[in-house]
Amino acid sequence: MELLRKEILLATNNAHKLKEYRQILAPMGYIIVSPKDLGIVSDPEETGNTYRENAYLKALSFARKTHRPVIADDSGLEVNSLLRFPGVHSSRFGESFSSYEEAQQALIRMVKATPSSRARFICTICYLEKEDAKPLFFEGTCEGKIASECIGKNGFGYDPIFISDSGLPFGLAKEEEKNAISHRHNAITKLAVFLSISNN
Ligand code: ITT
Repeated sequence: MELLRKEILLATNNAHKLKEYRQILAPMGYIIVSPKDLGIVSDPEETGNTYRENAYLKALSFARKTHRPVIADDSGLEVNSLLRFPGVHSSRFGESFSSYEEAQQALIRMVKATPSSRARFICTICYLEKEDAKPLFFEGTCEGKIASECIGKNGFGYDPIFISDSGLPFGLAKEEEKNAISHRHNAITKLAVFLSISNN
């Protein structure tokens, strides 16, 4: 199959992320291909101490397998009063409980024991043109706070405990509402600007 000019592989095993990338990038003319679409399996260990390191590890692992331009996303939730925890450990913290609901409740309890609920979602995208290329990074944030109880069941991960500064509880948000203001949207917009400049 000939590689389409606007086709990009998203190196993720997270179906929710994939859906969000497709929804945000489709109107800009990008076709997001998943590892599953290509029949590739890879789940590199996220051993980095930063979002950038982990995003690069994921992008590199898939670039080596496909020899295609790849993007990867490392993201997380940071609570100010918990010194940015869970942050880069967001996935590990969530998976250390038997369900994400338990992780959400645990985080709410931890935040209640502190004076502030201020928090933000962070998304770092790594774009790798090919496996030996210099990685490029695009970062987006979404500022908000941790809710005092779970609100709604939409989205994934920590969405049910996050309320954006614009007043949107992510757990109640429709996909297009979250995708218009999210950390991922803000990072993807920067990536799209770069791609449109570099493709012209
Ligand atoms: P891949 O590494 O395969 O992309 P992952 O889910 O492991 O998938 P991360 O390592 O980037 O992704 O983990 C980020 C975690 O942070 C994720 O599992 C969620 O718990 C949380 N998170 C990130 N973005 C989020 C969002 O938009 N809404 C809710 N939670 C989010």
